[in-house]
Amino acid sequence: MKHSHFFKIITISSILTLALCLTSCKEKKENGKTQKITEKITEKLEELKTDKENKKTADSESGKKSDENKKTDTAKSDTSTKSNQKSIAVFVPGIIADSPIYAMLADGVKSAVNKYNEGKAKADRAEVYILEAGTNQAEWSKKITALAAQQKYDVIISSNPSLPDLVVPIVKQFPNQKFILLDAELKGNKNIFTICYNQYEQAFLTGYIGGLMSKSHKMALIAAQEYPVMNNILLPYFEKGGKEANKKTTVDFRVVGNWYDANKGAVLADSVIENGVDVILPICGGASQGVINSAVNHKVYVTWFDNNGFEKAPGTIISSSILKQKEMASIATENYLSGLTSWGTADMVGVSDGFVDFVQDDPLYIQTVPANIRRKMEKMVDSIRSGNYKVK
Ligand code: RBF
Repeated sequence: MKHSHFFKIITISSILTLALCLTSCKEKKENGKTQKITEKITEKLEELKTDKENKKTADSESGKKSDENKKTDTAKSDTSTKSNQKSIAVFVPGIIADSPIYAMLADGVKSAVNKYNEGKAKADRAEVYILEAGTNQAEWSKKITALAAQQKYDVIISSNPSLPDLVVPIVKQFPNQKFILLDAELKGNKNIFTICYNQYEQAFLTGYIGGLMSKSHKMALIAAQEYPVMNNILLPYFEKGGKEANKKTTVDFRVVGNWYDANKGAVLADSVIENGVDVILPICGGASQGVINSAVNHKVYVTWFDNNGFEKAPGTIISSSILKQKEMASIATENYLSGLTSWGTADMVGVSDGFVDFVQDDPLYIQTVPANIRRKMEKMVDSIRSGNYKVK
């Protein structure tokens, strides 16, 4: 995995402490690991906040100011009560319902802003506005441009691999507009910071459990649409994981055509099941519910992506390969609010950083997946985490 530069955006001491914390979390093999990592990240955030506030005081004393601060500072006089107030827009390229990656984005930004606002006077509090752009992708460019054109939001935070292409022309038009893009990758634009997840690992682990659980050795990925990350990472590495578990494993690929049509999801699932598929990975937003319904009816398995999905269909969902998108959104927002964003950089975080994980402590996982398979999974996750097994 590409070495993470993300933590370089915070102080060196913070880097070391956070790395130590994540390493020590990684070493814990008992149940509750995921929760512990989350708790540790949260604890670390508290510490970082103090570090950052100290740094900020030192910086402003020595006269250094970030670009954002300069902008707000020039707008106020020393006696003004209106001031440092930061305004953040969250641009959701789709809808939050049934897309955990977007729910985690919005939750993470809100939680960071709430923390930042604690104990602050009204005039100093940051504000968040969340815009759901809807499922018509043809409208996204117009909607995000309109948001930037208001020149009201210091930063627009979003999540989606298609966003860099939409945003680059916008920063040419509005050179003060900053963007933080998660689940996206673009280097070298000083208005844009991106961070993506190691989805090679996420897809591989999902394929590996699918391959271990499948009796027919036939799996399927039902996607909402084709896009480069889907075609070049998610599908091939899901298949690679399946083959690592059992060489005979094959993967059928079907496309819904949108991120919401549950009926179409069910029709596609029925059809692959008819062909003998007994493990399905849905990556299709609201259409995933149709896939789950079909899998429950036909008693086949579903592997789940992005958040913990076991509760959606106990006994049918065999895995949850998760992204810590809420934590990432929160960290990125806190860093922004503290003037510590590394503009122009692109980063990737994965299993070894604690931002991609495979849920092993959920009682429904333990009930549904036999112990010998869980042991194999644990070994694989640990090997990836320690760097002994390179997925890519
Ligand atoms: N993922 C979702 O969960 N919901 C969506 O509505 C959604 N829309 C997307 C639209 C485009 C154009 C692209 C490229 C990806 C979209 N994704 C969506 C997929 C998301 O970025 C990610 O790949 C998956 O959530 C798997 O982690």
